[in-house]
Amino acid sequence: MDRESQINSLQADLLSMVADHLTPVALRCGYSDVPLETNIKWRPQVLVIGNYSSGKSTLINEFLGAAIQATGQAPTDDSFTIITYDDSAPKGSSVYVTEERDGNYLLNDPEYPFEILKKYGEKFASHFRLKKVNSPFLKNLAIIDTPGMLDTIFERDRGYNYQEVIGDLSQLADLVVVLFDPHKAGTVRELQTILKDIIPNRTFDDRVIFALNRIDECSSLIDLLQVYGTLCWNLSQMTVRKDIPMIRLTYSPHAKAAYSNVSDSNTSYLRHLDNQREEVREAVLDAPRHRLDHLATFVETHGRRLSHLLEALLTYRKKRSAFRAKYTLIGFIISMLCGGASVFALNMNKTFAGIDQQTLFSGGAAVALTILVLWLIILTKYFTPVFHKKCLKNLDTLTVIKNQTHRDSWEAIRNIAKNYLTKTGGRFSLKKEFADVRRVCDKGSQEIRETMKELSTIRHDEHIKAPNPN
Ligand SMILES: Nc1nc2c(ncn2[C@@H]2O[C@H](COP(=O)(O)OP(=O)(O)O)[C@@H](O)[C@H]2O)c(=O)[nH]1
Ligand SMILES: [Mg+2]
Repeated sequence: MDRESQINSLQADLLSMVADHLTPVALRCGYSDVPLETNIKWRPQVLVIGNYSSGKSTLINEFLGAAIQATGQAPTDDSFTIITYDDSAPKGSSVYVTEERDGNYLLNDPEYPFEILKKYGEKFASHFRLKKVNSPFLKNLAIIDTPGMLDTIFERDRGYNYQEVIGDLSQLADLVVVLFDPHKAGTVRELQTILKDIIPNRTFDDRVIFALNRIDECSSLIDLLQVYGTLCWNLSQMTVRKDIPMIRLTYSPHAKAAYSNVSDSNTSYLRHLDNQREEVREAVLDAPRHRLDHLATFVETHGRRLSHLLEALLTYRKKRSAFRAKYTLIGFIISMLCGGASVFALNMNKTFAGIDQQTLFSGGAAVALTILVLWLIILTKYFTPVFHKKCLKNLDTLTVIKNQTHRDSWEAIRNIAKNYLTKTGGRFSLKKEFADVRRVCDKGSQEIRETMKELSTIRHDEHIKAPNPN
C-alpha cells in the first residue's frame, strides 16, 4: 500500500470510530447537536492568513498554477474563499475555476463542514464563497484564502465577527499559514490580536507556520535583517511561546520581476538567501498528514471528554443506587419493627385474646408490608428528588479531579452532565456506552498513534509493504 492509501485508510478508520462509537453517545447526552464527524469528514484544509497585501493570494495562485484569486496592492479581496478540487473537471487542460458557489450554498450543504459559521449571519455569508479549481495541487487538500487583516477601526468594521471566523476556521484547518510582509512586519493590530488571543486557543503550535513574504522588497540585506528582527520581537510579544517560532523568508519570483521593473531596488542580497517558498509549499502539501494528527487528537480529546462525562453520570447512578439501597434497608427495618410491634400490641390487647397465632402474624406482616410500600412511595416521590437536587447542586462531587487535563475536560462537560441529569431526572443506563467509549479511548488512540508513528518514518515517495493477506 502506498503512503497516500495508508493515510486514507487510517483516516477512514478514525472517521468510522467517531461515527460508530462517539457520535451516538455525544448526541444522546447532549454533548453535541450535530454528529461529531461533521466537522472532520471533509478534506484536509490549509488556512492562509496575514495582513492585507502580504501576498496571500499571490502565493495561492502560484501553488495552483493560475491566477485564480485577485491580487493587488490595496485590500483587493474582502471574502473568505474556499478553494477546492473539482474531481469532475477534464484532466490535462489548463487550470481554471470550474465552478463558483456563494456563501449560503456553502453554509447549508452538508457535504461541507462550514455549518458552524452560519452563526455569523448574512453579512458574513455574502463574504464567503467556494471555488472549484482543476489544479492537481488541490487533489488532497483545500485552501482557504482570507481577507487581509487591517489596522484602523473604520476598516475593521466588517459587519461580522472577523476574528471569531478566523478562530473557527483555524480550528477546522489542519495547517495555518501566517504571512507577513516587510512593510508591516507584525505590526497590524488585528493580526496581533488573532495571534495572541485566538489562534493559541483554537489550534496547536505545530499546526501554524510563519513566513516573512515579499523579502525582495527590502532595500538591502541590513534592511531585511532589521525587518526580521522587528518581526521576531513582535512575534515574541504575540505568541505565548517562550521560543521564537521559525519564520520562513519567501518572495514570489514573478511579483519580484514585476516589482524590479518599476523600482530601481538592488536585490543582490537575495543571492545569499534561499527562497523558502518551496518549504512552505511542502508544508502545505503535507497537510493531509497534519490531518491525521488533527483527527487523532480529535478522537482522543472527544473520547476522553465523553468518557469523563459518562464516568460522572455513572458515579451519579452508583450514588443514587446506594442511596436508594440504604433508604430501602432503613424502610425495611422500620416496617419490620412496626410489624413486630403490631403483633406485640395485638397480643397484649385483650380484645384480640382469642385470635390464633397465624392470623396474628398475618396481621403483623400486612402492617409491615403496608409501611414498606408507603416508605418506598415516599422514597421515590420525596427522598430521591431531594437527593437528585442535592447532587445537581454539588455536581463536582461526581468526579475526582486527577490532573490539569482532567480539570479542563471537566470544565468542558460539567454543564452537559448537569443538563443531562436534569433532562432525565437521573433515570438512565449508560454502562454499555461507557465501556465502548473507554475502549476507543484506550485501545483506539494507542493504535492510531502507533500507525502514525509508522507513517512518519515513511517519506512521500516510499511505499509501505502491503500486509500479507495470509
Ligand atoms: N515584490 C513582490 N510583490 C509581491 C510579492 N507577493 C505579492 N506581491 C504583490 O503584492 C500585492 C498584494 O498581493 P496579494 O497576493 O493580493 O496580497 P493579499 O492581500 O495578501 O492577498 C500584489 O500587487 C502582488 O503582486 C512578492 O513576493 N514580491
Ligand atoms: Mg488576497
